[in-house]
This record gives sequence, C-alpha cells and structure tokens, in this order.
Amino acid sequence: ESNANNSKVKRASAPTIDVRSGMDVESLKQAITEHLFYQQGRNIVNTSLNDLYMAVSHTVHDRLLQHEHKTMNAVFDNNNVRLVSYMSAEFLMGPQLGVNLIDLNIMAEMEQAVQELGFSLNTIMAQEEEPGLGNGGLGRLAACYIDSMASQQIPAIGYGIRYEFGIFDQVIRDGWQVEITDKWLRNGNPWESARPELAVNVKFGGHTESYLDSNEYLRYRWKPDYMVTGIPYDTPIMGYKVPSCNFLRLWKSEAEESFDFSSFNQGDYYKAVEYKVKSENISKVLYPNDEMLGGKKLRLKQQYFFVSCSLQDMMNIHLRFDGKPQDFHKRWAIQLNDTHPSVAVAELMRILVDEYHVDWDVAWHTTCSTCSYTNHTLLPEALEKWPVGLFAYLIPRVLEIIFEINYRFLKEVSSRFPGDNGKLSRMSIIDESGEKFVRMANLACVGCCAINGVAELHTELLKQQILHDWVEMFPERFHNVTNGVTPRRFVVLSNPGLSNLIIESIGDKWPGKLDELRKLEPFADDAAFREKFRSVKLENKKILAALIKERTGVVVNPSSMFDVQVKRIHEYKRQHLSVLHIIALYLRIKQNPDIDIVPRTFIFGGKAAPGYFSAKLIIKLINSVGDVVNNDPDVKDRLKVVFFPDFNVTNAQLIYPAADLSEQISTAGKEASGTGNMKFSMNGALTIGTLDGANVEIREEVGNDNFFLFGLTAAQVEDAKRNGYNPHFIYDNNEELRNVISMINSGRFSNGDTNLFKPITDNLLWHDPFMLMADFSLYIACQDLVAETWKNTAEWNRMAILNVARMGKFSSDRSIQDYCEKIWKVKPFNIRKA
Ligand code: B1N
Repeated sequence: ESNANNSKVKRASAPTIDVRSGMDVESLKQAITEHLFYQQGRNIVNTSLNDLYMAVSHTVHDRLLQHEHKTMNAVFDNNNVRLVSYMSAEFLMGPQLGVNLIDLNIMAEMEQAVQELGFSLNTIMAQEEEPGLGNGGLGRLAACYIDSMASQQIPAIGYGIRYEFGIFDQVIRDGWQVEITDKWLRNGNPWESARPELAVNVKFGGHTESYLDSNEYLRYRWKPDYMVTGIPYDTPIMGYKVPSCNFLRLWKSEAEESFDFSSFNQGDYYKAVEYKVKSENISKVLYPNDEMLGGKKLRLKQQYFFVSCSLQDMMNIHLRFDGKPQDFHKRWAIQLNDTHPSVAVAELMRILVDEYHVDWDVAWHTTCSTCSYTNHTLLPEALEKWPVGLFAYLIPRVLEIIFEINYRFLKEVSSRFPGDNGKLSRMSIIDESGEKFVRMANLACVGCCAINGVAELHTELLKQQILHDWVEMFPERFHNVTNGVTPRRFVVLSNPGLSNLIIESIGDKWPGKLDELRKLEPFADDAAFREKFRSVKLENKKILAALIKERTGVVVNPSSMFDVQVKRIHEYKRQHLSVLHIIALYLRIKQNPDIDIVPRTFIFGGKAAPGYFSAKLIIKLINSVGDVVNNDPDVKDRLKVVFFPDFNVTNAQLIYPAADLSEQISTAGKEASGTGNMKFSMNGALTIGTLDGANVEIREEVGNDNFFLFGLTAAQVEDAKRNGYNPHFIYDNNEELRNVISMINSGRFSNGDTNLFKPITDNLLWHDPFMLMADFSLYIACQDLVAETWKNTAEWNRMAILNVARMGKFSSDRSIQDYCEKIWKVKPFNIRKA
C-alpha cells in the first residue's frame, strides 16, 4: 500500500520462480551465495557464521515477502474484507528462521542446501538473537496469535513497539540475578523492513483550543508542545503450509524533522539535540515489569505513541481504499491485548471527531464497534491507572475526550441504576477516591463491544469480582476465550523427535489441526510405541543435560525425573513452594541416608522484575539450596537443583521437550491462564498443579487420572481469607514443615547467615498471602504420589502419551477460531480463491 496514489493501488506483481523465489535445493544454494556476497560482502570460504545466518535468513525473507505481497494485494482489493488489528505493547517473538522454514515447508531443502555449502543448519539457527520484546505469557500469547491468524488465513496486522532493547538478559552471579541490556539489534535484523514512507506523527504536550469551522460548528484542536515521528518496521508472518502471509508492524520513535530544524535554525543546537534524544527514548526499552504497575511517565508515552501511530496507519489504509471515516469498523476489528493499548478508545474518538469531523454519536458507535478488550489478570497491582495530571500534561486533548466519554457514560449508569452512587464511583473512568487517576480497564470496558478473560475460571472470577458491575450493565459483552499456543514452534520445531514419532503413527495433518492428535490415544497401550516415546524423551533430556552442564556447571542424570518450573518469578506462582518440597526431601535423606527415593533433577528458570525484592530473593534461595544439596555426599546425586539462567523463548524450546513433570502450582485464583502449562503437556510432561487458570481445562481434557491435582480451590482460598487465615497455626501443627522452615532459618543454605532468607520465612509464617502453608502438606502428599507413579515406567509413559493426544484444544488455532466467531465476526480469506 506504499504507492501514495488516490485511486486503488495495484502492486506490480512479483516474479514467480527466480533466485528470490525458488524452493528447491539448487535455488536456495544460489540465493544464499548471492546474498552472502552482495549483502554481506563475503564468500562461502571466508564467511563468519553470523554472515551465513544473515544470508540464509535473507533468502527466506525474500520468499516470505512474495507471499506477503500477494496476500495484502488480495485483501486490500476486496472492500468486504474485515482485518484484525492485534494491538499489543509486547510481542515475544522468539527466533524466526526455524518457524519460517516450517511454515514454507522447506526445512529439508534448506538443511540440504546448507549442508552442501559445508555447514549445519542447526548451528546457523543457533546464531539468531531472539527478539525478546515481551515479558512472559502475555507477549508470547500475542506471538502465538499472529502465527495462528496467518495459518487460519485471517487477514491481520500485529501492531506494537520496536523496542531497541527487549527484556534484559539474566545472568546469575553468586546466586543472585544480574540484569544485562538486551542489544538484540547489534548484528542487524534480516526479518524486518523499515517503511519510512509510511511514517506518521504523534502529538505530545501543549494545550487545546476551540474554534468555529466553516459550517460554524464548535470544534477543538490540539496545539502540541512537540511531535514525535513513528517509523514502521514490518516483519512478515507466514501461515503454516498456506499461501497467506500477514505482517507485524512495530513503531520506532524518532524526532520529527521539521521541529528539529526550526529549533536548529534558531541557533539552539543543544535544545534540538535534547529533543532528538527525548523522542528516540520512547521506543528505547521494554519495561520489565510483569503484572506490576510501573507508573512511569515514559510508559504512558510508549502506550499513546504506538496506539496513535497504529490508528493513523489503519485510517490511512482505510481511506486509501475508498473507506469513509465513520465506516472504520467495517474495515477493522481491533483487539486490545490487556489495557496497555486501551487509550485507543479515546484516540480513535479524537481522530474521528477532531480530524475527520464525524459527529460524536456516530464516532462513538464506530469506536465501540471496532474495539474489543482482553483482560489477563485479576491481580490488583497490575490494574493500570494513570494520574490525571500526567494525562493532562502529556496528552491534554485525549484527557478531554475521556472526560466527555465518562460524562455521557455516567449519565447512562445513573439512569440504569438510579441512586446507586457506589456503582457510579466504581464504574467511573476517573478514580476520585484520593489523588485522581484514569482507570484504563474502565476506559476499555466502556468503549469495547466485547470483553474476554483468558480461561474459563478466570472469566468467571472476572465476572464475580473486578468486573461485576460491568456484567450487570453489559452482560452481552462478556466472553471467554481460553488461551492456546502454537504447536508449530512448540512441538514441530522444538521437538523433532516427538514430531517424527507422531507423524510415523498418525500422519502429518496434526500441526495445522491439533485435534488429530486424538488418534494417538490407542498408542498409549502399545508397549513398542511407549518405548519409542520414552527414548525420544531421554534423547531430549540428554541434550538439556549437556546444556545445563555448559551453562551452570552442574552435572545431572538424564534418567532422573526432570521436575521443571519455568516462568516469571512471582510470589503467586510459588516457586518457593517447590523449594520447600526440595528441602523436605533433603531432610528425609539426612534423617535416613539409605532411604529409597526417586532420583529427581529440579530445574528452575525465569526472570524477576528488577525492582521486585522478594522475587530476587527466591532466585537466591533456589541457588543456595542447590549449592548445598548438589554437593552433599549423603545425597549421592539423587537430588539435583538447577537454576537455568536467562529463560527466554530460545531456551524454552530446549526445556519443554525434556520435562517429565510440569510444575503449575500457583495459588488457585491467581494465574489467569498460564500457557507454559500447555507447552509442557504437548511435549509429554505430566502436570502437578492446582485448580487454577487453564490447569482446570487441561485436567478436564487429559482426564483426572492423568493429572496430579492438589491444593485449595479458588473458593476455599477466598473463604480461608475471609475467616482469618492463620499460617502460623498450620506451621505449629506440621512437624515436617517446621523442620523445613527451621533449616532455612538456621543459615544452612546461607553460610550461617540466619537473616538472609528471613524476609521469605517471616512472610510465610505471619502473612502468607499466597497460602503456601495451607497447601504445603497437600503438595508434599501429591509429590509422593508422583514419585510412586514414576516407578512404574509403563504407566508414566501411558499417561504422558495421553496428555499429548488430548492437547487439541490448546492449539492457538482454536483460540483464534473462537475470537473470529465470538468477537471479531471475521472469516478466513482464501487468497487463492480471491
Ligand atoms: O498473561 C498470560 C496468562 O497466561 C498468564 O496467566 C498471565 O499472568 C499473563 C503487565 C502483564 N497477565 N498480565 C500480564 C504483563 C506485562 C505487564 O506489563 C501485565 N501478563 C499476564 C496470557 O494470557
């Protein structure tokens, strides 16, 4: 859509088979050597691995562009197609080369091409710096969803921020987390194309004024202090074995040129430089807080910046293809990934009313019909709110529009619920209980035609708790869409052993149609199949064991049970509950060194928010317990504790396939969904978990007998809190628990320092907001059952195979189908038939 032409734009059609499109081994080899020479200035004999990685990736990128070009031509030429705009502050993409080869169905051809050039594809793929533009589940979900939208042939654009620095790299020094900046663009990014011709400007600061337009209508305009330019960078997103290719459009902030020059011309060079720095800072770095409010001014600037850029871009596309501004909703369905982009509701109103002079009521209908909102958390500390003063200072016109939306909305509330002042103050977009705040969730709920939670339990709790008033007002807006993950990345790419075994048994349709895995069920009772399944798992564990040795120095036994908890470090996720279990086992060994105990390797991984003291102390505790347990001769290597540093998508792809036991042990009612839980099961790990988030549905699918359940339910947790929960009482009455806590407090894991871990143990004994004490004995009993089951290898593998076979529901393809039917009302668009 780059030719700025006022009539319909046709792109020149791309050539079909040449050095940039051929998929056979010879064409690929030729393309790689050409890229190597003309782009990297290298020959095959003097190339570095990175230059070769770049040449291979450019070769693949060329082929993606052809598909993207054809898809977008077909979509935009059809005025009846509604596109999805998935707006997210985070896209945790992970490495691109492998999945693109799978989607294009040329993995084998590329392997051979690279081999004939004298290299190995695995080594080349390992060169890739992953784009870690997200914190955890929420950002990775966005990445799975754009993969599934392309695979389901849903025309879509992912809109976000091109952070120069993604989530920090984690290193462990002396057991503590240290954060290193993630310079992911250092060696260049072969997957993106800058599109400076599609740049847009975003206003900041200043004031607003009213004026009369030529028809004597009262209008408002915003006189900003300064403007920032957004430059889009596009990355093609290929569908799996279909010709559709969407793209991810990420915005980079730069100083607005003319502004810069005016300042420069006046001779104030330093002011111009300062302005340039201030502008570029907006897309500089991802905030590393997961479910914790930062409240930083720059974060609000990031949100408004990418939302405004994206909406302007969408409007430009809409108008270029003959749309009327008020028909925006017919062209676009916007999904707001949590409240981070929810300022879109007000910004779309501003664009329609101020820039295109659409009547308020018409504009409001357009806006509400365009936007939908997904909530991802019930934790109060994650609910975004911004001081009204900050809004007024940064985006004054947007605040005025929010006030107007709120004024009209509250009138509606009082006519529906006369005299209910509590409801009015709870539902108001403005929190006026103290210092005034703009509540972003309320803005989203007012301006969106659909609101959804991310797992059945989560949606129910959302309706009962934080959004109860909204259900009474707008019951038809509420939906559940249970999360999913893409089996292309998390099984086909990361677990080739298992994939090939499945293909041998039931064919190769399942990666695009995951319900097909049901056909594996009968194989669970087939001893020969179970043996192959076991040996695939063992190979994966050997690979991980080698990596653990390399990264941590710890030697682990691949035939021990790999008991894994990888996810962000957070008290509600209860990594420390697993630590209590480890110490309990250690104590059993110390009390009886000859005890018969199932050998286990405990593997932890995950990042803590840099300012989250307790989470960082939990990392230190894990490493400290590991130092003692791993080196105690009494243990005889039966227990090992490993903290795998820098858990990211790349490392995750090596960890899930090697897991035997998946720890999903959050306090019931706290984890909205979880998605790691799904990745583990798909790779044949058994879950030990609470009835929380999507665990509930996973257990429903795999069957109660194939899931290790323990712990209080969400309702029991609430009851216990209401009735005055007393963790110390539980401690007083459980000897094993007392011994575990005393061992920590004795300084045994801290070179005699009895204070180091006090903040953790004191919190557990006196507050325990996440109820570890209440669940401790249930967890230990369940872990004993896990160990008993492990002793029966045939039974364990039978259960694991059934887990794999019953994961169909958790493909992100199913989630996307749900969004299409329940929320977006869009259908697949077959570009071959278009
Ligand atoms: O979103 C995932 C869920 O599977 C997880 O259960 C949930 O914890 C996660 C502020 C968040 N909720 N909220 C966030 C991330 C970044 C940030 O700045 C909040 N992440 C989740 C996908 O639905």
